[in-house]
Amino acid sequence: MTSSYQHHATLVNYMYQSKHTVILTGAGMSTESGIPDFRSRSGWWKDIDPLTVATEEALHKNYDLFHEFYSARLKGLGDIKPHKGHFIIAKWEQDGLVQSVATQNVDGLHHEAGSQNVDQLHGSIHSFRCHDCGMKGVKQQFLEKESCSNCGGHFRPNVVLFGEALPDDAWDSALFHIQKADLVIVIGTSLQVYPVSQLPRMTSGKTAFINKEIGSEQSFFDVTIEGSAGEALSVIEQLLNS
Ligand code: BV8
Repeated sequence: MTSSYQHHATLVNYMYQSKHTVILTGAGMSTESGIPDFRSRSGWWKDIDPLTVATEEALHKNYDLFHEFYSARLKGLGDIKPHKGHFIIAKWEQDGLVQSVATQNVDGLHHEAGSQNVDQLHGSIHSFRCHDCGMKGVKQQFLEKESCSNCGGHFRPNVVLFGEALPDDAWDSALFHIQKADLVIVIGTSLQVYPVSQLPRMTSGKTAFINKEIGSEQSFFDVTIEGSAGEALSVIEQLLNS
């Protein structure tokens, strides 16, 4: 094994020793499927201030802009499929090496790859409700800007906007698993968004960080792997099988 895989090997050892492993993912987990992340140079928010689109205030005061942003996101998901990294995580769950996945991603790719125990901390872009009365809606009603038949309100995707609380069930479940974890593997997130940014600090287990760019976080984690999620997870999978 070359020395460049030493960190991967360390993580493999942690995985063997851990009885309860949690994976925490962010937008970098999905870029290899073709979905832009948020804060990178080519991310969604390179030209748009998130506080002008991804907030309740935008939904009320500038529904057209809110609608344009989330319609573009939805249309961009058209042919998107999970990549090898998503499938490896799902296989690890089946093999008993991973107990749960907590994700900030709203794209549903972990489920699509076969992961069962997934906490979607920022909701899902694939389900819809009326923002005013909560009545369930469907994608077509949102895309066509239909008004709610119950109250006349606007439809929106079930994502968590800035200033909104995270869904209790997803948060409680993620926290339960993180507090029980012997190992938390954080993948493809800038850890800039509260409260998910705090989760890696809420475990007494080992912590690992896989990301394209590793900055000052390095000192916090027990092991860091700088590189793409798909590549790093493939190398780890090979080491687990060797
Ligand atoms: C809350 C909507 C309690 C869903 C998103 C000041 C003003 C206003 C609010 C605040 C404030 N200060 C603090 C806050 C709280 C706020 C917050 O944290 N703001 C920050 C930004 C300052 N948080 C909230 O409001 C949260 N709620 O606190 O509730 C409350 C309630 C009421 C009143 C008071 C308090 C709600 C947060 C939800 C935000 N919703 N978007 C959507 O449209 O998808 S945020 C958005 O960021 C996405 O949801 C995304 O999931 C999330 C996190 O981003 P990341 O996943 O980390 O993505 P990012 O692009 O940043 O990083 C990707 C990384 O991957 C990069 O490092 C890149 O290098 C790497 N990468 C890329 N490709 C790869 C890779 N790595 C490996 N492999 C690759 N291939």
